[in-house]
Amino acid sequence: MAGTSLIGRLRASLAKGRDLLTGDIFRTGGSWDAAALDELESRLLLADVGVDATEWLIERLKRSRTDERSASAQLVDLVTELLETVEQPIDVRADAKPFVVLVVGVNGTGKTTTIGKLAARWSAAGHSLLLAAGDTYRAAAIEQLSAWGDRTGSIVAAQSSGADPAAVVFDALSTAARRGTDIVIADTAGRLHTADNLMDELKKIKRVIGRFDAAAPHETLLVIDASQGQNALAQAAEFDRALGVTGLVITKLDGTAKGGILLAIARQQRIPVRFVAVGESADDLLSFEARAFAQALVGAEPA
Ligand SMILES: Nc1nc2c(ncn2[C@@H]2O[C@H](COP(=O)(O)OP(=O)(O)OP(=O)(O)O)[C@@H](O)[C@H]2O)c(=O)[nH]1
Ligand SMILES: [Mg+2]
Repeated sequence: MAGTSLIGRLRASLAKGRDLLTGDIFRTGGSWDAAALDELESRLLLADVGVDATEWLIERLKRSRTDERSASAQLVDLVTELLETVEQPIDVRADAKPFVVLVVGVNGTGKTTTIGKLAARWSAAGHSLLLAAGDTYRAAAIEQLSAWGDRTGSIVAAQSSGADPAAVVFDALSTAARRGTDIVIADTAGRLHTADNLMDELKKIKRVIGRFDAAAPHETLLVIDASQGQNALAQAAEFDRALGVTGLVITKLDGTAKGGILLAIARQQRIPVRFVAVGESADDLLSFEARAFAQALVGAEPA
């Protein structure tokens, strides 16, 4: 996808009249005076940027000289600088066969949908895929994953609902190894991050994957829902502590979310953001690019 259209799609999703920077912020003509900084500060906090990242930005703007470039370009540069610390695309290594991705996250954040989108993306790139139905709580979860399997031409490894998720995933890995499949993506049930017994089950799945290949899972991908704001941040901390999260997907940026949560993540969690999602269909998963996201968030027009 071309850079411009990426910004455009993010703009359409994030903006909706909620740009961080709009003309009316400068009542005295395009400079970062105290009133403009105050107004920006409250907009940042309202957009889920969080206190830490907001202070980081405001401090830097205070020290900057505004006449050099437009204030908007300055803010885009600073937000980009912050977001670049978590801009690190996923590296699907060909020498890891299969490359194993374990997908985790609380109830309803978009795990299964994200797996479908990843399958579409990676099969279009020429990889063979196997989707492991590690959410065995509900029959509907297995059906949902199977539908994505059909749609993307991926094999789905599933057992009946109620089966041991770790066993499902282990069998899936054996099947993938036998068939020479490139990538295995394991779905898991939605978890309450405060429920230790459920987190224990995820740890067990991870251990079983490690027994299959000591280097796996090669990616432990946490899916968080941007509209959950600071709660999503708490989930990132909790899952990281329990499982060691290697990448994030931030979903539902097309909804009421303001997107500032990514700045809070960059300041506080420092976990690479692999993808952002702006809708329910296969092409609504975008590779995370710091500058494009910064432009969309600030409300700058695509260059
Ligand atoms: N608007 C919007 N909806 C999304 C996005 N991602 C997922 N959804 C929707 O969110 C709902 C939940 O998605 P799932 O993929 O089932 O979420 P899950 O994490 O697998 O849920 P559980 O398996 O119940 O834990 C579905 O209706 C999805 O279509 C997104 O980026 N934008
Ligand atoms: Mg699911």
